[in-house]
Amino acid sequence: MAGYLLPALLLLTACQEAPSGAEPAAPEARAGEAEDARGGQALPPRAAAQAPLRVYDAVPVRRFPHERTAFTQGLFFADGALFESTGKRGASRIRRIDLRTGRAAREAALPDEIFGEGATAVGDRIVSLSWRAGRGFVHDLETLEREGEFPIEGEGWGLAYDPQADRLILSDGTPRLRFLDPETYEETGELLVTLRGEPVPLLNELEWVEGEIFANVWQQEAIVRIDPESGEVGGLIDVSALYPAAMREDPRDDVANGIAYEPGSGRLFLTGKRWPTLFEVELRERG
Ligand SMILES: [Ca+2]
Repeated sequence: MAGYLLPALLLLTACQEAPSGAEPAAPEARAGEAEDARGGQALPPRAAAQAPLRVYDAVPVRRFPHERTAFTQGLFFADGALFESTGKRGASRIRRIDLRTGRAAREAALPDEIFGEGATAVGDRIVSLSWRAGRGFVHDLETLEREGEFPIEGEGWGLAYDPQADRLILSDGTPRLRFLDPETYEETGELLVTLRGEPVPLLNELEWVEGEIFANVWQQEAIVRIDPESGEVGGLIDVSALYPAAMREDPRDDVANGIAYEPGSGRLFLTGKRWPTLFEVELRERG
């Protein structure tokens, strides 16, 4: 599967290295896309040449501790605090984080059989997902106690809340994001995410950032910036320098995952699964 994950970053590199006016070289990994019924559609050269794709580096401005046991699946700000949801069966938690220590100031466990996934706040609730159990959970924002649940069709990966349209945004590992009513949790629509006309698979942790959807891409060292109307990726954030893969105990599992934006301050935080550090970053566009 790993070969299938490469198009975004390879494309990023190709964009940087291609001489002006030239088409980016087709990465070898694209051959694998023919196996995917959703992929493999050739992009007209003219459209590719016109597509603006901004590339950013995530530059750390502050570092905070992050618990090595936290298999980060969701990260978000609410009520002036940072919250995190974690995965793995028997270790799935919803946690209010003390930024100074990285530890949970308060936490609630999900049932032992549940593999926790993304989470976000909606009003005075936290909504969280499970991976393949078909269950979503509702927690009290203050106490974190579980006070309800709802069914999920298919897998649950990432979750964010769009305050402009008052809707939840759910990722499930496909290039398709789903919108859910934040009261009934019923699906109200969907969005195909594309980069230069090609579907972007494996969308993972999500964040609503000033009118854009930011998404980690599983096992990619890049965050995509998605237009919530068209689904087009207009920017890539390179996060490979934050915690290099070579330093990770398990490079396959301990991937970049976790994006939290604080609207009032504009602070953006990034981390990964079982990373020792939570990074506050600035985005610097490559010239
Ligand atoms: Ca998030």
